[in-house]
Amino acid sequence: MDGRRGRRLPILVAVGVLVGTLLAACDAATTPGSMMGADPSSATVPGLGMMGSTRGGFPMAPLDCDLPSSLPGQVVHVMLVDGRGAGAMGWMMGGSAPTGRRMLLRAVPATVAAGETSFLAVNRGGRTHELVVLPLPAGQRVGERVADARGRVDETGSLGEASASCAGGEGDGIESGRVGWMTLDLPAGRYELVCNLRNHYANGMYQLLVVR
Ligand SMILES: [Cu+2]
Repeated sequence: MDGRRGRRLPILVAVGVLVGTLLAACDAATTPGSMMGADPSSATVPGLGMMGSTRGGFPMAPLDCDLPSSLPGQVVHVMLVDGRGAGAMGWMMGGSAPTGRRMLLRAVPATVAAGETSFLAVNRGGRTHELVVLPLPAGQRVGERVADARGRVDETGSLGEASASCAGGEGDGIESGRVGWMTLDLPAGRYELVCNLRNHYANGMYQLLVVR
């Protein structure tokens, strides 16, 4: 346990840098980062230029998790955030959400090499979220899936999901302030990273991942 605690610090620092840099990039619409410097401990987080159409200002839930000391293969950091409700109630706990809520899923980097890929999904929102990797059919763009009556999109062909709190693999959702992770062997192709809790996709929680 002692060793684990000692080794988790670099990832904690990296997550902190990612959060700060992501939000700064959202506000400033910085130029695209270099694809060099993929070291997660680096202050330069590649791919944040993809953030150009978004804005910062999301409230950040405190992070309360033991993170994995290391993850196999290349690592994609995925930020899951959401805004406050329209009323005075502030954050609503749980995963269900009405449509029209401001939510965001952002992965860095958004382009990776084919092969072993780990996803570290960090939920800094107030609601429960998850990360599901879906194949993106030819000719289809991200955000075009149509949700069913339960506010969820079809997960047929899913390559995997990170939906456990402070653990790898599937679970009941990544709670606010918690982290989930998974490792996949990804062939080249186009994928859509989604959060598929009720209405979250329709609220904007999707992003393109290109595997070359
Ligand atoms: Cu979500």
